[in-house]
Amino acid sequence: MSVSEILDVVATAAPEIRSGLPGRRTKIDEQNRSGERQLAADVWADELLGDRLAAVDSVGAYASEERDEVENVGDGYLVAVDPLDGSSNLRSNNPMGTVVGVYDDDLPTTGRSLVAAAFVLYGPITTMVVARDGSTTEYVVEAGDRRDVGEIALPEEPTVYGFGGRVPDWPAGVADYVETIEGELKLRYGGAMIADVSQVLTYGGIFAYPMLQSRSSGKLRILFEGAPIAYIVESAGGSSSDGTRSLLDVEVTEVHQRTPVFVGNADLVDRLEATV
Ligand code: P6P
Repeated sequence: MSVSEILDVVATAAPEIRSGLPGRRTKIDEQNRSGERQLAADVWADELLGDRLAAVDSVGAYASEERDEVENVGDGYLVAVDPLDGSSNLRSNNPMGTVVGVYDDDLPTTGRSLVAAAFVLYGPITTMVVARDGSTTEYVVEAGDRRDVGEIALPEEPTVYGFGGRVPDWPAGVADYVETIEGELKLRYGGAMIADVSQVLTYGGIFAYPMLQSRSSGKLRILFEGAPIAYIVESAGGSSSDGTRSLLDVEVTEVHQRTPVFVGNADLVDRLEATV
């Protein structure tokens, strides 16, 4: 019940977050711990989710991409949230969403302590994808209720790929790998991890925000983005990697620790690890 309660809170908040977006597209004079300028929507979604989740009995700590430190609120799960992943897409009216990881552990930990992970995708419709107990399920969210629309499993045959970062900033191994797969797959990259991962879950392929020459750990955060999305993709029959190992095996010692992220069909991830 307690994990379901956490997921229900996120589903109930989704329509409220979505309806509050139009008036909050402006940048504010604040940065998050990762040095990213915040939108009014980032702070508002974080406050709404933080308040609601902190009130759930089974939540012991709330961590957010928008907050410097973990907020201890009692005994229970560590809930790590990216309140609005891809919020820069708000100004251009492109998809974005919310990512949630439910860890049965405190920091330091790994993604192996996840008991559930989910994302809400604010696309043409609002959907929620939930991974728990070894499977990944999609829900349509309407008026705060989530309606089960079936289990998700990566298609055998991959179709799409999306790699973040600037091409000249990719290490040679990443550039070589992309040069190979761009002859096999179609480019799908939209600037919001979960919208791009949703393409991979639906059509098969690989999403990555790789290590960069300028930043060997890449851009994405392991606690809020890498581990939860790896849990979702691996529960859907895919694989994940930081270039060497499953993202679920990466030790998380710092709240805003970054990691290279590769998720998708197992053979594509295997080929990636053999190349970088
Ligand atoms: P870039 C959004 O800011 C995010 O954290 C991910 O959702 C997304 O995949 C990536 O960063 C986009 O980064 O450098 O393409 O703007």
